[in-house]
Amino acid sequence: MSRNFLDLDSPYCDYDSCRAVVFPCPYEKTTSYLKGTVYGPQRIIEASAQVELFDIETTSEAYKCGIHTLAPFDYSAGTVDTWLDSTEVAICAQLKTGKFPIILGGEHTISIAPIRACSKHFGPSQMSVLHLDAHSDMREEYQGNRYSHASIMKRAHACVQHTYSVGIRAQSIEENEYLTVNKHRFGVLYDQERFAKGLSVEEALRYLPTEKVYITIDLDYFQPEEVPSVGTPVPGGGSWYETIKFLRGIFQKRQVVGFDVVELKPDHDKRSDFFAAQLVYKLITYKFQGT
Ligand SMILES: [Mn+2]
Repeated sequence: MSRNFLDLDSPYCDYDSCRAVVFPCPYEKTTSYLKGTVYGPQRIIEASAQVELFDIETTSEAYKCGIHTLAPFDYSAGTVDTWLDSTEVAICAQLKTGKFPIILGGEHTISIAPIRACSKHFGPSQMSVLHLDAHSDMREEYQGNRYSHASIMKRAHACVQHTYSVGIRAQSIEENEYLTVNKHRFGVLYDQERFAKGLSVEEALRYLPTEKVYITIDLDYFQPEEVPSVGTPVPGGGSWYETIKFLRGIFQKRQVVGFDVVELKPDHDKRSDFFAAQLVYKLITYKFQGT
């Protein structure tokens, strides 16, 4: 049983001295195909106890930056509006203290809370969002819901000037047309292009022009062979090494102000849990190595 993310001892898990705060957000209301993302945060934290604290690639022990794990958010009572608002307020409070927020989903809808919090804290024109996903999630609404997992990036567009979506391989014709019309603000690298020419940090930076960047990662961005336990597995997708190399480049060239990893739908196959936990720690390492 893991007591916190990475199962850290004091002082590395203490709130006062920590630089990163983990928000377990077991939010699930509109998942459309396979349900179970509500168990995602808990399973990522459990799997994280098996992640090595030393990182070979960077020869660093980034956990020494201090990583505090909050109690899971309670979404049992209330409405979608109150859940998203209360999560946003909590993230804003941590941004004000200078701590780095890490959100564990839950379904992708929850990402609107940190994106809004960062937009309010840093200013909407001061930040961009990097979005890794199989789906463009740019429907105006889905099944009558404006705050559906399938609308998250459309809502994000109201908060920030620029987004760049990578790995997209499932979308509606309306989303396709919307992205084509708005390509100066909302860049996209379709998965077929990623497959053909690979991921380019330089190209991504053209669509992420601000110094501050928030990263949202829907685990279904990755190949289902590597991460099978997601709400909607879609053939294709990025692999581990090409993606972490790309993300490392983003961390080196921009000030990443927070990130989320969402849409884990745990089942008997625990490899996805561990993948998600390792991914979260890899990004913490890219943020805090050498500090
Ligand atoms: Mn998705």
